[in-house]
Amino acid sequence: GSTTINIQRNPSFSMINSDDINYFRDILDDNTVIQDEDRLSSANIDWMRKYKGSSKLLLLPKDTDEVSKILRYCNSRRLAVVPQGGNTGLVGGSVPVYDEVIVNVGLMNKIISLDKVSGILKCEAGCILQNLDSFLANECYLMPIDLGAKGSCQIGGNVSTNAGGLHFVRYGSLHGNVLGLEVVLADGTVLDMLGSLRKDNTGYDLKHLFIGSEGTLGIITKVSILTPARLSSTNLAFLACEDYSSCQELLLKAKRGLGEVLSAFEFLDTNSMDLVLDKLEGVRNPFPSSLHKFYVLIETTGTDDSYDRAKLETFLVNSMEGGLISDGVIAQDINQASSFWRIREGITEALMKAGAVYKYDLSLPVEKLYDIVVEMQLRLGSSAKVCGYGHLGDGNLHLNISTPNYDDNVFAQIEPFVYEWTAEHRGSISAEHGLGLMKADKIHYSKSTETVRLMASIKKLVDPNGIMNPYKVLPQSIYSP
Ligand code: FAD
Ligand code: 2HG
Ligand code: ZN
Repeated sequence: GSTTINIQRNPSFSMINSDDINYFRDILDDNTVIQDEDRLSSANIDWMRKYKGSSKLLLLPKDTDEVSKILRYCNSRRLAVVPQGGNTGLVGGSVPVYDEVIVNVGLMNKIISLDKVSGILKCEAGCILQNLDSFLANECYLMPIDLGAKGSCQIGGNVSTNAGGLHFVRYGSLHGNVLGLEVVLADGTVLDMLGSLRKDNTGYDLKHLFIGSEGTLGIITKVSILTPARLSSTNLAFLACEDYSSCQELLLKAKRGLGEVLSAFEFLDTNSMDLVLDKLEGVRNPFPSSLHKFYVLIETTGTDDSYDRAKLETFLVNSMEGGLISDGVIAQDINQASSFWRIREGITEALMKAGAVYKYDLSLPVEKLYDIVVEMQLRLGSSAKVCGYGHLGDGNLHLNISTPNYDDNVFAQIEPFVYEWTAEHRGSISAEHGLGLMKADKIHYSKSTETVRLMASIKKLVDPNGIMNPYKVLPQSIYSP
């Protein structure tokens, strides 16, 4: 079922009327002012089908100028706006809470340029991540970010959430890879920050404000991003461990022993594996004899296949001899590699099929990271299945609790416990998915009062009427005098 929200509609926002619709029809192309029930109903609900709004209008601008006109008008009329990309977000940030106008830049999907020497790509924000990566593949480059939703998420959405993903351990954060942005502010001002320089220390680096601000400060319309060379040899190992401390030891050994070729270090526990095998069709257990306690995926990417493969094989043999892993296999071809990735990337989908899911995305010191999974399972007993998996190489745990049906009692056992535990261990309550609607009023678990206050001042400065993605990211209390 969908989540109930106890936030009041901000009474300073206007309601859409027929004059507004006429204005948008005037300035936009045919078929880009959408009032169709079916299309609106899918744009009103999020990927998890947990958050549901009641917007009456979806706009599909085709260029920056149209985005600017839309926002200028909405700001003057005090019409609230929710920017939406591929709508794959997992915190309820991409859908309206009430009747906000949905603006999706999906038609702005042109590649502007690729500098073939530096690997700097400029494109419009509506480009789908996978399409960008396919384009780059022809040029021997690669997107520095990869995630399970790549077939539908947009680069503008990735930047707005500062998405992490599977290759973060190698290529780092979008704060490092994004070199420039073009952004439209609430009043229609177009900020051209679309630089393509690696180094530029001229004043405040404002693009960083928009990376990870989840659509609350403006709409991203263009992106300039540094893309790494696509190397010829990729290898993937799927390993089984019998305790969490072995997974940690394996990470340390992988950083030291695989060094420059390490490109992913992911893990999942037995409950996650069990769920994927049970819920997803065509998924096979690489070690069919039994379930192990933990599984680790280690990917290497380098330039010399025989050298890289020998390196991974030696690593595997040493880990086996040292008792760190109880089983292990290296993918023999690209099909086997994608079947391994399917297991890891399919967990989110398997959880959806299993019933209700309570989803948390935590940054924690690696040595403490799995303790919360164990504690949570003890707290909840057999009434719930607690799954722990994620980007171990980055200290990012995806804690997901699955029950057949939504249950208030289970929820009361989880929150605020999970946030308090995370704050106590100086972790983050959102490692990579953002705060969205789900965690807007939880920000204080990870940020000090003074910090939140400065964020609120910036929000008020950039968007004085508060029309950009209201109710999201910052607690509602910052708006009351
Ligand atoms: P949306 O979901 O449409 O929007 C997300 C947020 O960005 C919203 O607040 C929205 O208002 C804002 N926004 C969107 N476009 C713009 C724009 N042009 N300008 C301003 N604001 C905008 N996330 C990770 O970090 N790592 C993962 O590994 C990962 N894996 C995932 C796997 C699956 C199967 C799914 C369903 C999701 C996953 N996610 C992951 C979460 C999600 O995919 C990412 O957050 C993604 O970056 C969202 O992109 P999107 O285009 O779908 O944005
Ligand atoms: C992943 O790493 C995504 O698979 C989704 O970030 C995690 O569903 C989740 O909790
Ligand atoms: Zn993730």
